[in-house]
Amino acid sequence: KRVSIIGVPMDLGQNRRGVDMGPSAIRYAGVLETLEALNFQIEDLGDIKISRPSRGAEQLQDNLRNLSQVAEGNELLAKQVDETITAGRFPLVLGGDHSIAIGSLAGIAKHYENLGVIWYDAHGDLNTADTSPSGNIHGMPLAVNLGLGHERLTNILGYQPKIKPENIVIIGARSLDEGEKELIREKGIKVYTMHEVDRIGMSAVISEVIDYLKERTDGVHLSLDLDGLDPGDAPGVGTPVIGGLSYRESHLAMEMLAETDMITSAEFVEVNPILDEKNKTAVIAVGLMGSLFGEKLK
Ligand code: DIR
Ligand code: MN
Ligand code: MN
Ligand code: MN
Repeated sequence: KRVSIIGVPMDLGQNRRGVDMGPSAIRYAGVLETLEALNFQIEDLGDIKISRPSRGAEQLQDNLRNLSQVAEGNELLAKQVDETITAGRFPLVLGGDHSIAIGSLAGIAKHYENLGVIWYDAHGDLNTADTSPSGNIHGMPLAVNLGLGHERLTNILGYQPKIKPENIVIIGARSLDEGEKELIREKGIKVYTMHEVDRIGMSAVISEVIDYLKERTDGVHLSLDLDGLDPGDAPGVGTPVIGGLSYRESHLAMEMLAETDMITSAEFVEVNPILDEKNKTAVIAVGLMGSLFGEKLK
């Protein structure tokens, strides 16, 4: 595998500043060294340019905070990711808040007939401006990728929807808003909440996910929000939710995915070093990347 690292210093999809430093924190935690040690050919494409909203300007229009900056940043990201895949390289996107999954998936999905998505997250990120309790776009990217939401977001790179509901699997959910639950029921989206993980265990969950996606997809994107993990393990996130996936469950999940070699692109998001304890969350993110790229197998 040839891997291209793309940083996205985006913090405008939510309210806590500092997540724009996520890419730096993850680089500092040794992502390049870790993947190089696994003998991948790595290039670091640097960071996508994110523009700042002017101070005092109206930032919340139609219940969409910083819509234009988020849309512009995601357009740039989508192009970069698209070029990366065209060049035959694996895009590894470093966030930044989860709104960047709008741009990553816009750039990725056009290369597949049936892209699968594993959404590893405490949240569903299935809100639209109509259902969002916060107006934060980081709570909306999965809905946007289904073609639901503001045109500026759903139509990036000029096509939509990016993904089909039956090709999505959410793992680790434990904080879903009413509108998100309705959408999950309506679209029949496959969700493994913490209840299912506790009941059958991560090993069985990932086996099921692999079987499910293997027969219906021609590529699988992993979108890993560090708040999917328990805040005891990964405290450096903007919206921590108690009762999450453990460090060990998460490594097991990555290792099992590595064994199948089915992941074709990935992003690690919501690392906020300002809220962290000695960069612990970025270090965990890099550890998980090592497992995803087959550390155990080499
Ligand atoms: C909440 C929180 N569902 C919202 N979402 C978060 O604002 O839409 N997503 N934190 O990662
Ligand atoms: Mn998320
Ligand atoms: Mn989030
Ligand atoms: Mn989340």
